[in-house]
Amino acid sequence: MRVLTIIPTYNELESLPVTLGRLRAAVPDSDVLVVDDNSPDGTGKLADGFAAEDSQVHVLHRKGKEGLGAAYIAGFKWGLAAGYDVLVEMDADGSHKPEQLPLLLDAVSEGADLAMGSRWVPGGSVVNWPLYRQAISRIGSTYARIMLGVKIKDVTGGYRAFRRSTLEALNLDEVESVGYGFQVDLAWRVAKLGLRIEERPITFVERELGASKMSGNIVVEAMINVTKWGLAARWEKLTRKSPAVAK
Ligand SMILES: Nc1nc2c(ncn2[C@@H]2O[C@H](COP(=O)(O)OP(=O)(O)OP(=O)(O)O)[C@@H](O)[C@H]2O)c(=O)[nH]1
Ligand SMILES: [Mg+2]
Repeated sequence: MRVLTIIPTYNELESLPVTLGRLRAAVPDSDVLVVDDNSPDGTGKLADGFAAEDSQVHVLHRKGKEGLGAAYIAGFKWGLAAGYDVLVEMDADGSHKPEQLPLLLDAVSEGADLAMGSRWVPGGSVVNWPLYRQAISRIGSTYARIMLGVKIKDVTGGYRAFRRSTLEALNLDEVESVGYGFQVDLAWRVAKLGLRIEERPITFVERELGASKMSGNIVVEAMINVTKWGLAARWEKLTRKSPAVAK
């Protein structure tokens, strides 16, 4: 399996070298694509330096900050065009331990179409998150699980390995959600296709360096979208079944 780990970056000057070093050491077979949105702090240039010294590291430069979702879509397209078999999502800030990547890759080898790192399955955990943040994440995931009727326990998580065929089956240009909503949107699209989704327990570590790019608005947007998608799916089911019911 040719694996590409995609790391989106926006002002991750401090974190990127640490994460990249750990990833190259933990999973030396995986190539890496840093997708930088022209970070004002020079993360893109720093990534170029790594790429110059390591032929397995690549950098995709984008014009400006367009959000995590757009960066991943661009990264997926790059990786599909380059012929990779598995495409991984990983944050730059150390929250997704590179040492746990083999858990996700094993799940894909064993047949999963999408392997998701999960904080909320037995064995999963979060480090350095205040209780309120754990509560928001758990409640958000539970709401999405019920609303969408999916079995995924940690639907907002962003540590994932996609089989190539899974991304090929999605219409990537249709995905417009941002932030947490983007992760839910992708998982929901994969679930609707009836593909095999597997969760694996991970230890999620809150970032120690640099600043967060997430905001409360993104959480609210994700909740609104989940509600819309869930209602739309119910409506579709109802209208599809009604002729049979009428008989
Ligand atoms: N290319 C690109 N990357 C982004 C953008 N926004 C966020 N990222 C990256 O996406 C990853 C996740 O962003 P974070 O700010 O860590 O979001 P978070 O993990 O929800 O928030 P924290 O818990 O505070 O870390 C990091 O690697 C960011 O650098 C963006 O607009 N463009
Ligand atoms: Mg983070």
